Amino acid sequence: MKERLKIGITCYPTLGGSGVVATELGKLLAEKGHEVHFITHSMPFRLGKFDRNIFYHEVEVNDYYVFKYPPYDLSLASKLAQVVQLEELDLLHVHYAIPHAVCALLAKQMVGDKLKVVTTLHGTDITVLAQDESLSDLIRYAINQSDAVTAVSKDLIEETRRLLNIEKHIDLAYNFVDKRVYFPREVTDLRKEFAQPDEKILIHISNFRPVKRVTDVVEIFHRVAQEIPCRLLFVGEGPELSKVLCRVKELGLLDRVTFCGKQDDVAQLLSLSDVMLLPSEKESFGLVALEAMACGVPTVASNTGGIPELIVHGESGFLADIGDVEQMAHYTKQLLTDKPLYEKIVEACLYRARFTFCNDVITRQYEEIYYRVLGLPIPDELKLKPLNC
Ligand code: GMT
Repeated sequence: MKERLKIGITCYPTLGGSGVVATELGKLLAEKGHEVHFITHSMPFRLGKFDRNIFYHEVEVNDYYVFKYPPYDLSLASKLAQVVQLEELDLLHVHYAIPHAVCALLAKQMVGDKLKVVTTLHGTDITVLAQDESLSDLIRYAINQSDAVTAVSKDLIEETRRLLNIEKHIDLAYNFVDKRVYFPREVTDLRKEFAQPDEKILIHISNFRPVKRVTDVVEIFHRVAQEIPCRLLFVGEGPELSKVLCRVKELGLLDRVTFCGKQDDVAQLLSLSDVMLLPSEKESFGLVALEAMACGVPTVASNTGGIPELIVHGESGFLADIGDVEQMAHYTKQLLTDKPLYEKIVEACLYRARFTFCNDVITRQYEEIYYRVLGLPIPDELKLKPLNC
């Protein structure tokens, strides 16, 4: 019986939660003995050091002068087909429908039907791109032709069905955190860099796109800071950064807000924080809130997309309507002033991150999907091994 699979993974390697999930999954699969080949335009940023069973194949895009737009999609499809044949891969697991699923299907046509394609939908590939009429038919095609499709929340499955009128079965595979990386840690010295002992710390981490509504974070902080001594950390950068900076200045909050820029080790910054703010317009899952939960930090978020599947309102965080900064500020103040409530919610966050969204559970779900599409029996080891959460 074949137990060790040869898996190709394609993702956007340098930005966003989809790249993080794809890379972390690849690393975990490699640790479990599978052979994992990343086929991407640059080295996934969480990959770094050499790992056993992990290989990296760079997609080089031809920029010949007749091309107005360098054909990344065609170069990727061609590279996928080459690597599949050279390395005798069993399947391609592609993250984000456009263009990755389409490229993988083209590669499949080039090498033959034996190759299986698993596509993971992450959010904006559906909630934004599937609404664009120039792309929606292509996305529907990619989903229908994939051998298996997964989505990161029930809400995203429903959105996919609704927006694209799709009946195909879509497997649910939530985002996960590696419990060895995301856990509450002792950061007393580092905390002193950002706040006085009597001050609380709020944190927001994102790519500062309009969908994140980062100026709402400033509005919430402004309301909280009027009553409670506190500081705000912004981690990440993106198109809304200058707007956010302007609003911080306008409200005279510059000396209470730190812009940390892009950071690799967010587990440390999360561990020194008290509350995470995530007032997004749309969020198919909200990986960053899960990372916060795993570090023992509750999130106040908007009640949208897949967030309520992660955060149970009043139990493992708080949810309010999109844009309701008053209510979000109210919940934040409640968390910062009611110690028994805060401790109860932190405990629930840690439990939920560790048992419902832990790496062992979700990696195993993906493996089961791989064996299923390949028509192979699920190894006993996978079925019987007790969960190590
Ligand atoms: O949040 C982003 O803008 C990045 C985006 C991505 O594609 O990398 O994140 C999406 O995928 C993550 C991993 O599955 C989810 O946790 C995020 O909720 C989702 N973002 C949105 O739906 C806006």
